[in-house]
Amino acid sequence: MSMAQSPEPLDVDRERTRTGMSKTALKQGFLDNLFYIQGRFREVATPHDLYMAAAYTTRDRILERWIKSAQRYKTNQSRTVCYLSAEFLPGPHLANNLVNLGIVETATEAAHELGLDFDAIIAEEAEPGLGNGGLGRLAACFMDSLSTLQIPSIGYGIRYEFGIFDQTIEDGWQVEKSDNWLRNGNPWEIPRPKIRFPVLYGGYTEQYRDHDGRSRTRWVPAQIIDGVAYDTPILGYGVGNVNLLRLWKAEASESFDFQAFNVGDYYGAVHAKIEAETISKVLYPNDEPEAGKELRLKQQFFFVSCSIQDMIRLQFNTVGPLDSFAEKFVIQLNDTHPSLAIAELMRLLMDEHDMDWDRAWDITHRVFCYTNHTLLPEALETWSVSLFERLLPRHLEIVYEINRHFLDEVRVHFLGDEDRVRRMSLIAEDGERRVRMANLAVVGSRAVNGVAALHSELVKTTLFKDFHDFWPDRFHNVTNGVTPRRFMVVANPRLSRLISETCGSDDWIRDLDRLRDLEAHAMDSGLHERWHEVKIAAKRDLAAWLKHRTGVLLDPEAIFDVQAKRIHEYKRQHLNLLHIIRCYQRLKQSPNQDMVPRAFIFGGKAAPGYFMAKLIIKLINAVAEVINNDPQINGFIRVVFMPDFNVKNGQHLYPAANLSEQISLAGKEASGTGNMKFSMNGALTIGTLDGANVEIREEVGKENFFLFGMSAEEVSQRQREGYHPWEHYAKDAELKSDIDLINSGLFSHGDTQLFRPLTDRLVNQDPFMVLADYRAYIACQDHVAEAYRDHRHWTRMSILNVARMGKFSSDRAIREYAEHIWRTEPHPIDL
Ligand code: GL2
Repeated sequence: MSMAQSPEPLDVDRERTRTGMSKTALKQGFLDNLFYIQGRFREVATPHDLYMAAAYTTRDRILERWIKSAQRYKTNQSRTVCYLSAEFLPGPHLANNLVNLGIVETATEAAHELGLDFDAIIAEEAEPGLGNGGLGRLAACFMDSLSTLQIPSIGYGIRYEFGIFDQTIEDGWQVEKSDNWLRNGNPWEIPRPKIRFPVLYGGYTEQYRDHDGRSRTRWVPAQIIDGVAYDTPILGYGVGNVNLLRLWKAEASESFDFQAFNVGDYYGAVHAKIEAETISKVLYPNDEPEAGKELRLKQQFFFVSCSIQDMIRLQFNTVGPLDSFAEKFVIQLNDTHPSLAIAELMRLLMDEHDMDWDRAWDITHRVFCYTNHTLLPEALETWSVSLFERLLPRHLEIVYEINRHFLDEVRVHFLGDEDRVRRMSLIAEDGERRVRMANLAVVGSRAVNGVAALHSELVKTTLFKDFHDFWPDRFHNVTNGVTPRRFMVVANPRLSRLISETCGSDDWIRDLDRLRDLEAHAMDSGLHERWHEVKIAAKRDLAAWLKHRTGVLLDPEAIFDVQAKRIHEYKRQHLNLLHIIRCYQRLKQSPNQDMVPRAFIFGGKAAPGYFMAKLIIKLINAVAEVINNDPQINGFIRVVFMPDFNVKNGQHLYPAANLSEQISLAGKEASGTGNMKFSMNGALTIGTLDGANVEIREEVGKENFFLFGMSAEEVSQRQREGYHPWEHYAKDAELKSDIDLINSGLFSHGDTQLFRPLTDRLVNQDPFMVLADYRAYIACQDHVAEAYRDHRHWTRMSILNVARMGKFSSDRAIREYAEHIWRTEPHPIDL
């Protein structure tokens, strides 16, 4: 047979055996890996051994594509996107990789024939919790889409030994447990002990003359730590492209060890080693005061320095001279956490590679782009100049020099406007002098974007107004998206199958706009029935899961009303609680009323140092305890807190939700991505005009979205006029009685003080205007309940929500970045 001929069926099977995708090959691979890697035979293998063997078998299949991708990218000198992020939340890899390889069914059958429980193997994988929430998960969705769209890219981050803490609930309170996710080994990563870079800290700088007599700066550090690369392959869906997630682990620098050993200071050397390794030890939870977190600044510099050095190495290995660095690479800064990269690239180009300021700056400011993810002032990073100088003396000089050049331009442009100069400076001079990382990121980047249309507008008109006045063309919007592979195909196989059958193909998985094909069937009663069955089945699964973990039994016929996200006052879980208390009071007043049964489900972690958020968790659990045990309520409403909400556990939640709570105060949630995940799985949204909610509502149609509350503009107007929450409390009798019920001690075994910090804050300050939106929220929830009674209508709305979610694929977001910001092209790898 000539090469051009298409293979006969028998040859196809032979071909699949050779590339290892046939059932026989998978079984053989699995048994080999169990034997040769785990050192086990079937009879004594633990569930974890079985998982490891399955993971290695899957990884083996990815490696061939990985090596091909690396070779192709190298020979083509492909322009490469480097996504710098302090957080990545990829979720368990096995199921996702099987989906992207297209071998879920074959693997399931193979497992079955080996007498293995496939679901149990999948469930065995630990969550790599290297992020806090939306921002880290977005980075993971983007990695999936970059590979699927065949765009050469590297995700750079930190290989935290301990990720985000595991959450348990004890006596209603959140208790944090350390997340030792690497304890049992990580089959997905490949250590690269030879890809190792020194990272410098502290010390001082000095001037010297080089051999040409030019004045140069040398940094004499006090500490050197090594960063070692650990690579995880990120396979695209249905393509040959595999990109790289390269995470850095901190190790003691060998040269430093030797020094200490040589002077006989054995314990000193060991101590230095331990200290070095703390740098990649633990992920910082967000939403906590940044003050004084020296280790956090060290972490940021650590991964940024390794990553930039690695890019320079790659530049020399492929293209050659550094002049074309900004053509070979584009560096996307995921928030300000990696913005030290700007100063570090300047330093390396000038101090290590002999460039003058102008050439170095030309490259630097053409290579960087920056995404802003929040307007909350407390989340905007600044570092005290004194700490900065102590750790990074050379970088402070560079920041000052960038600032000097920049402010000169500002002065010329806005003659005499010294107020503006002060606001735009990279250094805040009021009070303790601080470096403003967001300003550094804007000045050092050629493109700046927000993450939803509303957010990007607010970025231009509030946070970075001065910068937008100066450089209007620098600002963009790229609305976030999420990957349908993880959040539909992996999380909700039943719905995915139904969609593919209804649309007649599974093309929607790579082209989410194809979900529109569902619209033609939105009135089809056959589809309605199956849609309902799929949802009920997911609700039963979730109910069983929650029963097992919390003891609370939910009725699958009830509305599953879900709020799952980090616990934060701006997200307003307490507004949701006030509605629950309202329902409870109504039922107590007239127990026989015809209320639609509801299951209120919460999930989310509070930052360990954020007292108010932890008190909200306690209140959720306290309300749950009273309501779930009140015989008069008879299960009509139930409240449950899902412990340890993360990517893995979230996969149980999205398919089962009927109603998605997206109720942040307008103007506060930059985008939100949970809103997209729920809606893609057929939940309807109750939400404010905040973040991406605005665009979700535009897409699904306002008749298929439960809108309530003030707009961002109304919020700022109310704030300008002066907001007095106690007036709402005094005027609205129901609101008053809901808050009073919390204060009565009913939910705290008679303790009238326990929740006072929360209720006092609501009545006296209410920074996120819970009371102002209370009435509108309750009225909207009543509409939800009425709408749910009409099952046909609800199901139709649910189908239309899914059908119209195409825009919120991360593939669309990445295409926009590639076209408008990065100017990158796909480089397909043949299968
Ligand atoms: C966040 C925003 O709060 C959230 O609205 C957004 O969807 C994500 C991703 O863009 O980014 N910003 C932030 O600091 N975290 C987020 O989740 N942690």
